[in-house]
Amino acid sequence: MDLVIKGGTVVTAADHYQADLGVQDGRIVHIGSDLAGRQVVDATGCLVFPGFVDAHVHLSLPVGGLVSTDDFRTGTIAAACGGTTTIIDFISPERGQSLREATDLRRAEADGQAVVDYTLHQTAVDAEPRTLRELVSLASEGYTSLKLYTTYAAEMVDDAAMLHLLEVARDHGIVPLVHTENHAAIEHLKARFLAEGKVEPHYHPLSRPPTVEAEAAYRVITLAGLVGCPVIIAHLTCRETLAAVERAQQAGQAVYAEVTPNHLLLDDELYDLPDFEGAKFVLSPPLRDRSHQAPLWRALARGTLAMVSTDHCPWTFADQKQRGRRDFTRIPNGAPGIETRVPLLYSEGVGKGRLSLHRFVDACATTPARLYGLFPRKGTIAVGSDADLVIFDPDQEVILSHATLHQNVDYCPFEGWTVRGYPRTVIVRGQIVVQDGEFIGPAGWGQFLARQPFNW
Ligand code: DUC
Ligand code: ZN
Ligand code: ZN
Repeated sequence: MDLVIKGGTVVTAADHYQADLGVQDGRIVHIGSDLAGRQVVDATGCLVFPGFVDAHVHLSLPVGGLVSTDDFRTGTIAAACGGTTTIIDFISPERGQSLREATDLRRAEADGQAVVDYTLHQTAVDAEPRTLRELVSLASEGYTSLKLYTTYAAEMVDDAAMLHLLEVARDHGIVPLVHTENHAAIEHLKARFLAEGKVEPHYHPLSRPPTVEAEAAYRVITLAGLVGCPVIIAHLTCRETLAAVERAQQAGQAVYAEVTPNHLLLDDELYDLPDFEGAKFVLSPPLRDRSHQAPLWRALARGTLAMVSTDHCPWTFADQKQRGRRDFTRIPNGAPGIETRVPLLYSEGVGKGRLSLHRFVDACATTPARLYGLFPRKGTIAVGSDADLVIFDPDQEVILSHATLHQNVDYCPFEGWTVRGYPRTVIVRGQIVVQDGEFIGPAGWGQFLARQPFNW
């Protein structure tokens, strides 16, 4: 065998056991004991996890003349260092642009640059006949998910378009992932605040309160239910949206939801930091008051919230975020997180008794792989699966800081937080790409992943 990982505790969403793993040609070929291979990694005292899957990241995202600062190379290096071996970014067509053309452009940015495996969600910004046709043909090429927005002028679709898109998704095994916030309400509230001279980051969450998110989520769930299409609610942040999701799930509807580490761990008091530092936390939907966090953790533990993604979308504080210094509505939305998701969820989740070890693996690897047509190639440790592995030291303590992280941005939302448990060695398709916190893998090692149709 090419590679053997010896002496660790293998952990999947379902079980954990002591075993050696044998890797040949980038796949797991043997799970047993006393295995021998050309290269041996000693995992004694460590947990061996499947490579983690971050199903919602924005690398090189253009917004209003700015571009998010991690590209497919730097962003995937940061991902790898944090234990993430598969990412899903987005095809982002402009209005009127063909989805096919947008796909080709995005692939040109990613191919040969990414160092972990990657794929892209489709995005539809209209329901024109050409778009519907392209959706279907791209699905047949393995782009089996679709991002839809209920806000953002450049991307949003109305309810009529949403219904057409959901029908096509249903009929072709495409799973929709929807950003749910009520556009008119946000525009109304933003305009009110600005007219009153309320321009600080403090007003960002007040312009997008929980009911604004929950209303759109309830509406999208209703539309998906009407046409019988499964749906994933993106970055759910609050009890109100949780109630809408839970109610539909209890009625038997195929509704799933993702949550981010930011919304599990950070709160809206950060918007009041001095010296405009609140801008670092301007992301949408916004951070909520702390009382939402415990319900989110409980929902994640029991599976009502299916998975944890980052919505990684970094903008520099020194430069790009300053655009909104005198007008919070001009602050580019988003924050970094691709590198810190796994250590934070392990430390704050498993370490603090909020998540079982298995549910942690499930939410950060197995469920995103299943929902997005990557399982069992990704998301688990099994004979035949890709040898994407994270050898994780459960006792290593790391103080998070932008100075030592690999994310290409000048701040970390979790600056100074101590996490206990960190990836020591990260392997992508049998290739060691991270050792002791540093990226050592080959340039462009990441492969594009054509995905299976949705089949939960
Ligand atoms: N919110 C989004 O919806 N997309 C990118 C970043 C953000 O904060
Ligand atoms: Zn979003
Ligand atoms: Zn996003």
